[in-house]
Amino acid sequence: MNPRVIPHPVECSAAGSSFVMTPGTAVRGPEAFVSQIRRDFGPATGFAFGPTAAPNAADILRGSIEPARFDRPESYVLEVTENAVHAVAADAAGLFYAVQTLRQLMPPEVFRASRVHGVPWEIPCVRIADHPRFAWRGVMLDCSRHFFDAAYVKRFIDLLALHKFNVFHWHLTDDQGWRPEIKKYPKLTEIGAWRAETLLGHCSADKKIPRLYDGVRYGGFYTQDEMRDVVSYAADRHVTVVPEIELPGHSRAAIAAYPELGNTPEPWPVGTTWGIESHILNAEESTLRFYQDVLDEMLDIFPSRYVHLGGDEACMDEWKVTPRIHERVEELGLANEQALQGYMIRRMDNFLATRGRRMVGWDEILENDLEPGATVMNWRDREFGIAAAKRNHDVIMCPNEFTYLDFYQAEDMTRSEPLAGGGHLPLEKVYQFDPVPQALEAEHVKRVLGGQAQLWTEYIPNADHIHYMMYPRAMAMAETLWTPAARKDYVDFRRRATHHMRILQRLGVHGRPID
Ligand code: TNX
Repeated sequence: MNPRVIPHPVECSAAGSSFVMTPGTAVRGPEAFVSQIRRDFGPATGFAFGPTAAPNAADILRGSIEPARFDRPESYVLEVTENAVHAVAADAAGLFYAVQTLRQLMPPEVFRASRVHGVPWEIPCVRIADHPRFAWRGVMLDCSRHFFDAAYVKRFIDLLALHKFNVFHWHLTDDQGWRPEIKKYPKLTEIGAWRAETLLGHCSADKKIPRLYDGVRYGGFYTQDEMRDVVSYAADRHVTVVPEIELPGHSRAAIAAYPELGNTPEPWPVGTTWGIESHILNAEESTLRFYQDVLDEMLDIFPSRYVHLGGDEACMDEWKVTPRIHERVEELGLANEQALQGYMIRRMDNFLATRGRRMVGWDEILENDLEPGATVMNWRDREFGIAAAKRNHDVIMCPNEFTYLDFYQAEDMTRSEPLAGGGHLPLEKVYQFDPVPQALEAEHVKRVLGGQAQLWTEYIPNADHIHYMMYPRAMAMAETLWTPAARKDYVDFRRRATHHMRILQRLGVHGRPID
């Protein structure tokens, strides 16, 4: 039996009849289970889901956590019979996922935010035994290039949880905008969160084609309270928020706010053009201390074990012509500028380690020696992920050719699609992605923690556009990260995805129609 659930469960068998939820249906189990049922099923059904079933109704939803019955985290078994629904799980996350599965087994009308009359709230009788393939099931959202307020970020996280993603990688700083409030350095958001204008159209490398800008000041930031609220909202949904503070490249917004972080005496405004910047941080002790202060405030807000420090696309042009950088390279006894970038990453990694955290960096960090605990996010060719695993680093697989949801969804790109970042990534290709590269030897496979979809937002200015780029492709990614490879079947996925798009529509989420 193939339930219309995404990601597809590991094991599933059906009995043919169904359970019908009624106003008398009772709910019993851990508090989080009960409140999740009320939150997810209450608005559309109008049912109260009290602790006792009505006298004439034998029906009950029961949830329990029984670790002894399972051998992996996040596992659950969901049994639906004519008289009862019973979810039993290894842990709170497993129980949460059992309810997410249950939601998807219901008529899609259950996803409506207000009372729907005349729908029989039927759930097919099934027995589902399920657990994820990978521990890291992530989605990255770039909130620097375009800013999405905290209320939207929470909605985005809700959608992640529906698809059993468990990591929200929050890209918070970049050349075109610094987003987190830092109390010690208020100019980061007073100045760094605002750019004078935004590029129109694609950023051609050929400066002969004039670049056009919209002339509209743009920006925004998150207060610390807002970030705390997002973290706790995500935690309630078993999503860990991994914040990213970029260094030493993609840091122009910080340099605009505090020019002493940069390499030139003249001030540079916050970036307005996409691409790789030549302005990067300097390597002074004071700059490292500045970032440690920033991280100290961030760590207080974000309990995640992992903290992302960027490390990608640090263009060396400015360092190569800066005498003070040459001095610094010599002072530290390093070979060249490249090694200086490695030095900065190691220093910051050590700092995080003293605070009990682990550093994640984009795969360029492999160009230098790394601390043993450094975790690599492989965004370029998979050969870098393989190299990282061979060097005994944990890896999160995000090769752009399979996971960059800012790429076009149709082959003819601009002719049929709204402006996007370039590159072509159709639904089927996302589905075919396997985070474990075939070329990886068995002994290194355990280094692959999982994978992640990336939503860079240079060309994604609003929530509707996020949804257009995310769905259905994020559904394919969710299945890739959860379902055993042997159970994946694209034809069957497409059938379920078509149904699932109707669920998303009830939530006001309009993805790209499936071809
Ligand atoms: C490369 S991926 C970047 C981002 C861009 C993206 C556009 C990575 C680590 N750096 O800064 O937004 O390409 O696809």
